[in-house]
Amino acid sequence: LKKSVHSVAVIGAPFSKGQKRRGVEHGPAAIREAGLLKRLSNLGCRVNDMGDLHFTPVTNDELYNNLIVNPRSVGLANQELAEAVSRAVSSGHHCLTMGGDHSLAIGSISGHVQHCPDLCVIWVDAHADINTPLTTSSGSLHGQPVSFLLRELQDKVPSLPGFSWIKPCLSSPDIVYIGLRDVDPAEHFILKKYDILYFSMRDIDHLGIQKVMEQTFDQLISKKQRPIHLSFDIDAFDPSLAPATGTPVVGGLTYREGMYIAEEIHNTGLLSALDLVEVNPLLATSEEVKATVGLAVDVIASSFGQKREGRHDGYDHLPTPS
Ligand code: NNH
Ligand code: MN
Ligand code: MN
Ligand code: MN
Repeated sequence: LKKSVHSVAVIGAPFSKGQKRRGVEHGPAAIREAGLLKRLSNLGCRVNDMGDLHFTPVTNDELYNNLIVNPRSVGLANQELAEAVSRAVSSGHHCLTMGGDHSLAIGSISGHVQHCPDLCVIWVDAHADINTPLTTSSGSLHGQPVSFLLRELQDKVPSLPGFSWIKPCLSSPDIVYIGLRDVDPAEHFILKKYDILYFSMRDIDHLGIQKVMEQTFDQLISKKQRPIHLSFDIDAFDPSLAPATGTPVVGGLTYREGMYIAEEIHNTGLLSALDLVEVNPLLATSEEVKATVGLAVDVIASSFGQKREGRHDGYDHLPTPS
């Protein structure tokens, strides 16, 4: 039998204060109940379950600027997540963070970068999540995580209470977006001004997912090999496949495109950390939740080596009739 090449630390991050709908904090439990750990161990991964984080509650977390919701809670939870991810990665594990909302990428990327300073990010999402606290119209921090991490933007980002620990760690050439189809005007301005590479759903229609992945890797890992942080928002998928999420947008990824993205990232051998976020089991019927959660498990499994073509571990000959 082939020895396991992946040791995966699994961190549940039941956090929802980066957005306004209840339920996304139940994502980790739903993904576990769908059999994630078994799927990973069946793949030959050594699974190191770190359990679910218990985020320190913050009282009197008043609006920032009359608009930004729960800044101190989001700041502190991400500081705690960063610590856990950093510990997992420094112990030699690949790290899976199950959200929870996408504001968690602030902590997972910050923690990951502590031990992998040259990492790059593939952000799969219907949304760009690059509003600044001064351009957001929703006030939700899950629409802003990238703005806190991008060095080039720092003179445009005010210091939020709870955010002073964050060190911007990414430059524009270090991140590629896939799946965009709901980008706010200020976000589009940022993507263009800072020359950030993105593949919208239209680009996927035009190029096909194979060329999209080729060009993604060409941008991020052709000059030198570097660890990949995959930040996967389940709302990248079409809502017909992933209805149980807070901000579904029509015209998303097909199942096959999603699996191809995950398989290609696995095949680089460079995946180091993965976020799977925005599964909200309270926003759909139980059948729809089952489909959405199953999809999340498939993305995770494919990222860690599950192959649609199958595998023959343990088979090096066929039984013969006696
Ligand atoms: N762009 C919007 C905002 O800033 C929506 C973000 N919602 C997401 N992002 N689900 O992935 O609030
Ligand atoms: Mn590996
Ligand atoms: Mn997102
Ligand atoms: Mn999204």
